[in-house]
Amino acid sequence: MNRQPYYITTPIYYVNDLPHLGHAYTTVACDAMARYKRMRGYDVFFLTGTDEHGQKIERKAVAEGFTPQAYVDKIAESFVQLWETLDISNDGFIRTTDPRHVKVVQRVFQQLLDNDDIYKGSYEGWYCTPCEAFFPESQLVDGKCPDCGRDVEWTQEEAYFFRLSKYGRPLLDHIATHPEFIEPSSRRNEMVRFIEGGLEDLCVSRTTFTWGIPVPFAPGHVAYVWIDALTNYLTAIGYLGDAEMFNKYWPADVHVMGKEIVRFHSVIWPAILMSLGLPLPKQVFGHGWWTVEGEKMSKSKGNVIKPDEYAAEFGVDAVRYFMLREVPFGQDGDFSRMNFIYRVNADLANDLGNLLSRATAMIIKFCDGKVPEPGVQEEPDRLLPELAAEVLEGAAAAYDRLAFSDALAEVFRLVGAANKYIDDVAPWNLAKTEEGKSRLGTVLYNIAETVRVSAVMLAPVLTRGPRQLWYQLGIDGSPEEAGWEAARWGGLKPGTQVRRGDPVYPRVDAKAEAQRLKVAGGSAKAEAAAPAKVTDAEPAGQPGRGAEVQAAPPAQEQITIEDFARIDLRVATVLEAEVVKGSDKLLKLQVDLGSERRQIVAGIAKHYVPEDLVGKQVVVVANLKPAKLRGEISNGMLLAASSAGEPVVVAVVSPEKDLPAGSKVK
Ligand code: ME8
Repeated sequence: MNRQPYYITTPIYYVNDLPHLGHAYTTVACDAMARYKRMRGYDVFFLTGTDEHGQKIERKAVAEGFTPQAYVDKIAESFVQLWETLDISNDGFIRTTDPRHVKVVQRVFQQLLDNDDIYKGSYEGWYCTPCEAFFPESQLVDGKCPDCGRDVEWTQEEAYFFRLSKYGRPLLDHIATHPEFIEPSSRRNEMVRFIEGGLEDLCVSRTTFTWGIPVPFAPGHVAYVWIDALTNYLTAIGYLGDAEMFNKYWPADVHVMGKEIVRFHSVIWPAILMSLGLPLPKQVFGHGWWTVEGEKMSKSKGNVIKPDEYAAEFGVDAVRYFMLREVPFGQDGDFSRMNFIYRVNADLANDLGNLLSRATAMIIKFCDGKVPEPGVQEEPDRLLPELAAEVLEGAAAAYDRLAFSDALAEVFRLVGAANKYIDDVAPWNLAKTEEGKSRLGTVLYNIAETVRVSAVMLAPVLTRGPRQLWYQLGIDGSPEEAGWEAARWGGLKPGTQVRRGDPVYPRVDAKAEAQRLKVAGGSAKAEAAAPAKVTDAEPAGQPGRGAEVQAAPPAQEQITIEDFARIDLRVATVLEAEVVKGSDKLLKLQVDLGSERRQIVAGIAKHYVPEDLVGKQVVVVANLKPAKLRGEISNGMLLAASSAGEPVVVAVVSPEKDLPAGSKVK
């Protein structure tokens, strides 16, 4: 059977510096997507690589006392190393200094010339070397580069131009007929506005430096790095070399990148492809940017986050999980060490790790370590199998649209429900009566099976833990290799001998860490992440939830700015509103959060009619765990104030001016 091909790419990264959190983010996201598609049976080609030409790199090499080639070899190796450390499963790694690529770029230039899309002219303009881009005077900001704010240099040279202006209309037509071409939609709108503003022809050759690919028909000219770089996506899958491979994988399914280079990928790149007569990639996805503790990451600030150091300290899964869970893909995010620890403790160690240890410990204690045979799934025991089916669909749909954080939230909705189910059912009490014992098998089966299916659904993101989760449940093999269908309910064989083991995701001592970091007033957060009072009725020695019940902060307790920063408040525009059937209190809202659409259920029906809210801007807590209210998923919470006395007045919080949906409230 011919498997459907799937071609996904990261940008190729400049080798003027060592890789950091930002590079790892895009690469891990693409890796998760590649793994997910492989689990779904696709024939995946996942490409990453390095962008090694250009003046910036030439200067950096000289400054460090290397030849350009020796320098790029050294840095390219550090990318390869990091991807190994982070379990990146790329199928190709392209370097633009590869002779095969040099040949392809030269052929591309020749084809563009033959199509009369390249002509000779002369260029005078402001050039930003770090961005490798020319800017007209009108675009400079206070005389500096509009993208990076650095100094620009006046440059004058004979140059070749690509007729980009000719492609404005065809590009707009393509975007109009293929709205999924640029995602998220906010970036699409930005690009449409940019193209509508008029495209100027693009200077595609340089004579001011030599570290580049020689333009075949113009001695002394090297290819503009962006044309060189973008062409990598063709070279790597055999363009002009291996027709079978090329025809299989082109057009790419998705080029993933940071938002700052969407313009190159959704304007220049498709115009070149149109000129070459090649189909356009199906999608260009621009994700958001990470800051660190609110600041831009930079060497001079000394705040560059090295993912390999985090992986060594907390594990590869923790790094991959945090990046993809913490921030909806498409939005900007902020990295802080305490948030990292907090997130990993709460989800991986507490929710997931504990669910496994509760499941295995109870199976050992009550069933001699063998997974029991489930009985008939009656209410309320049907809860988990039914939710698992819903989550399987939800997680798949989310992965399919690169909404990693939604996919992970879905799985953790199931994990959370299983922990709550244990608390509600108290299996240790069932074991005390004959009647209870007959139900106990079903309950314990459901808990263990929840761990098993969750491991499969997490496998695209977590490359290590899921296999161990399975191992401790007594299943040999890898959830990833078993494939997505293995996440269907009922695969766990009764009689399987579970194996107790070390915690798959050990807790980090957040309190000690907060003290170490001398986070002013960090005790609240540290307490919340540290073991708290045992509050449920699980017997002593019972694998319990007590350890992960988080202490509620006492009223009036002061919080730190970091505590506040954990709450992701966003402006949302209400698109639709209706009363939840069978409820006189709840309204169901569909809101636009900029990069995504969400459903939120709010208890304001006694105070607002749905029509009052449609079109209104509101403020929502965007990172609240989803909850089900009257059978409806609420994915976030609307902020509203209410008066204390009678009659109660309720007012929805709304920004004083209209803002783009998704704007952060802080
Ligand atoms: O632009 N947050 O390479 P580059 C999130 N060579 N992502 C970040 C990030 C951050 N703070 N910093 C970097 C280039 N990235 C060109 C690309 S492609 C044909 C040529 C990620 O080394 C993000 O994916 O500057 C961004 O687009 C990319 O690194 C830029 O890498």
